[in-house]
Amino acid sequence: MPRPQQTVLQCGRFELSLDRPFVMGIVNLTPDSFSDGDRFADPKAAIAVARRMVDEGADILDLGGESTRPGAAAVDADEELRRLLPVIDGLADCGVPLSVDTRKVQVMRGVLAAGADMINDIGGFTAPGAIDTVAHSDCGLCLMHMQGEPGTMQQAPSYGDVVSEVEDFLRDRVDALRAAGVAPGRMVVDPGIGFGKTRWHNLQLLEALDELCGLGQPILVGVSRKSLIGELTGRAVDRRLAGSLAAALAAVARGARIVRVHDVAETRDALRVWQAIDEAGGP
Ligand code: HH2
Repeated sequence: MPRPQQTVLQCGRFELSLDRPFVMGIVNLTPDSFSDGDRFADPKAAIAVARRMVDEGADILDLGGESTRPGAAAVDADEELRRLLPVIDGLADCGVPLSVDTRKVQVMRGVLAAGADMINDIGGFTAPGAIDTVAHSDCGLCLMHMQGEPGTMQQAPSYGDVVSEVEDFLRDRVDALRAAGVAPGRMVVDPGIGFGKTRWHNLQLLEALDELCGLGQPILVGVSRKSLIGELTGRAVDRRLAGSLAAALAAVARGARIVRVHDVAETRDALRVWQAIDEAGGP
């Protein structure tokens, strides 16, 4: 029996009512991210860009101190925290939850102590100590699926049935966190578009996204400017807005509650129009 779907997300200082599609704005504090490297490497510039995203309608900000691009340089926990902490501090009063994209337990601990509201772990809290670190806080959690490791994950991704394998992984992770005492109202799940997946795997996952609704947790999807969009449109990273908007709308139409994007204003507009049409059908 599918669990009833959570519509309220406990996220540190915030309780989000996911009664419309939410927009998570990406703030990469890295010199080597695939689409916007170096744009935000200076904390002051990052804070200004993040505040503009809030003005444009971001519901959550996702701060990342390490790139997950294949081949990106590894960053140690101290350097990751050095990038993140001034930005968390500078955005403390920005009015929306601050999520941190990290897999490192030491970074999770440091950013939670500094006031982060959510941990977005592309490893799904599989690192030793990760669950213990978040279990006794009240932060929101994003559990993502990835096959392999960022450096090599795109070399030969392989699945029997990608949708059921991703679903099984996410169910196991939700159950592991619940067993450690994490309330279901703190968790969102993410199929991890582009993380150890071919174009065909990504398309299958997006098309069948509603099957993940059976997990009972809100679904987050990140496809903004990714290689999938480049492969389908033939566009370079800086020309992928239209393709990214189409993918975000397709994901929301299939049940995604949060979309993780670089282009907040444009995504907000696209979702407003989509939502007005959707609601015109009545309850
Ligand atoms: N994608 C990226 C990073 N973190 N987290 C979640 N939950 N879902 C995603 O799809 C996801 C993610 C990769 O994109 P980006 O942050 O733009 O690039 P980089 O890893 O180069 O910093």
